[in-house]
Amino acid sequence: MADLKLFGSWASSYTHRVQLALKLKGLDFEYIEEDLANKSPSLLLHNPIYKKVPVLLHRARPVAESVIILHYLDETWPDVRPLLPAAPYDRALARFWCHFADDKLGPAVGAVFASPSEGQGAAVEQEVMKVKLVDPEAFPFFHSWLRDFEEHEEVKEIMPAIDRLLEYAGGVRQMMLSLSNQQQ
Ligand SMILES: N[C@@H](CCC(=O)N[C@@H](CS)C(=O)NCC(=O)O)C(=O)O
Repeated sequence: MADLKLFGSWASSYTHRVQLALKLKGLDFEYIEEDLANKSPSLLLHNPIYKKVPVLLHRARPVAESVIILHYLDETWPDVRPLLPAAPYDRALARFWCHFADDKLGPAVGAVFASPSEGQGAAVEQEVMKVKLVDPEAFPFFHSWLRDFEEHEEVKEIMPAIDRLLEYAGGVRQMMLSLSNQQQ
């Protein structure tokens, strides 16, 4: 039995985080792709509260929630490619931006995504999916950090092709719009 198993979804950025951490730390793991429209009994068993991916199993013990999984990996394998900086203040900053991404960025992108306006739909495709969300002039440091991040071999290996993501995102958007039309 593999020591580490990861239940994930190929288009999930929460899953990508954990895949990246595992890869950076050089840990072998078995990857189990979940169909989120038809979740497996194993996923529901291991994450009965949220029923979401990612879930990591370490020696058959489940850990859910991507950020909690990242902390778990870092605390279990602290010496190989630490995910957080050493200094407490720098760690606080990294945790702040991680929280910001989950608390503000994700929901903001989701809200634009679910908007019925055609103009906004086009904006989502252009700005979010073609990764122009971060304006280099307004946010030069964040923009250059993102470009550096994308250049890492480990990141390239994990991130799905943008066209595939775009097609998937378009399908999800259509589904959300038809659900919201049915409710009106
Ligand atoms: N806060 C969670 C979010 C995970 C999440 O939203 N996962 C999505 C895929 S991106 C999911 O499993 N969705 C299935 C559902 O909501 O039923 C984390 O950081 O792990």
